[in-house]
Amino acid sequence: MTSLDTLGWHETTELPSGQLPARVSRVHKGGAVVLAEWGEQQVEFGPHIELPCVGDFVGLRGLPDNRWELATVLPRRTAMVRGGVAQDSLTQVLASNVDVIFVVEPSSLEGRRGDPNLGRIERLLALAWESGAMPVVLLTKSDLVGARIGEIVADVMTAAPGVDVHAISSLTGDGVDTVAGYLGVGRTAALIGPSGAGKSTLVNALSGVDVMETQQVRASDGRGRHTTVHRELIVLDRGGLIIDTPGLRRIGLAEGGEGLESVFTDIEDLAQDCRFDDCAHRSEPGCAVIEAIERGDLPQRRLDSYFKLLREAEWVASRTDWRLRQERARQWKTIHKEMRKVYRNRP
Ligand SMILES: Nc1nc2c(ncn2[C@@H]2O[C@H](COP(=O)(O)OP(=O)(O)OP(=O)(O)O)[C@@H](O)[C@H]2O)c(=O)[nH]1
Ligand SMILES: [Mg+2]
Ligand SMILES: [Zn+2]
Repeated sequence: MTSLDTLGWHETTELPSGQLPARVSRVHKGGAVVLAEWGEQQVEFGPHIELPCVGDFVGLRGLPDNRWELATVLPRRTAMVRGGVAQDSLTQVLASNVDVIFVVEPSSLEGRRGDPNLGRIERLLALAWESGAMPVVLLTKSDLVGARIGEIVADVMTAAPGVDVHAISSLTGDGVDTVAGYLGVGRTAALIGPSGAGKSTLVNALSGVDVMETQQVRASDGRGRHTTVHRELIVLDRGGLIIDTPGLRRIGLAEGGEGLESVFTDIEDLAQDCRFDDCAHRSEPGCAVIEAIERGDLPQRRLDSYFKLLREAEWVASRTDWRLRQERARQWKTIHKEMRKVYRNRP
């Protein structure tokens, strides 16, 4: 028997009568695997059900022949959403009801010396902040970099203000208990990061048994082989739940872009002191952001990354939000009308 607390259930929403509570562990074509009080259960999708995602709290309805149907998806407390990438502009909910998102990045690429990709960390942090969960950065494979780890952590911290950054090694066990400290009965964490970063190896280290398949990265370029292909929710014996995800090739920003403000609090704070309220931090006089770069307090890379992600967020918004575009067009019309009036009324 699995208690509902163990599954992270603290829902106050009542299920329709006759339905039994469960949590989605895996979604596949036409159905899902859920964790119910009696254990793992294969379920079918009921008619008119919105597609559930890993982490959803759901209601099950019994069918003849011991089959079960997923009949209700309860409202999501938090949702990890990936924006559409080039071809498919659809956003996708990756996981829901997550408390902590571990942004996983290798502290070194095996077979090739390379430092953590700060731009990728910032992009994943935007996704994490936007989800409503608390982000934490994990630098894996600390055993491979030796004494350089201190310097690497310090560097990553400049890309993650207000976020805990930990160096860990699933191989030696260093820092694994620190990671476990963010969990506990009923708390749900999710791992996101590139293929080969060691996400599944960490899940295995946390669970004490090899629940997930792992695979060596390619020696030629240190990249992963996309070993994990499904998102999956796992209950840990030590308490807590963890969602392993496949290393995503491309992560587009979701519409909204509110997450970016949380990722770049250092720049947003500095901008308060710019002389002009609408300072673009390019070449304006009295720009506190440019001054911070000149003083060496803010890395130029960080400002470049901020501009890049802002541009992308704006592009996403203008592409997907037709209403926003209409609104903008209307505003311009009004402005032009006002301007014409002003010109007409000139003495
Ligand atoms: N030296 C060292 N190697 C590690 C560590 N953690 C993981 N690895 C190795 O890194 C490789 C990739 O690990 P995985 O756990 O499969 O990576 P993943 O992030 O799950 O990759 P995908 O499932 O493809 O997204 C494996 O060969 C692991 O043994 C570590 O702490 N130290
Ligand atoms: Mg994996
Ligand atoms: Zn400025």
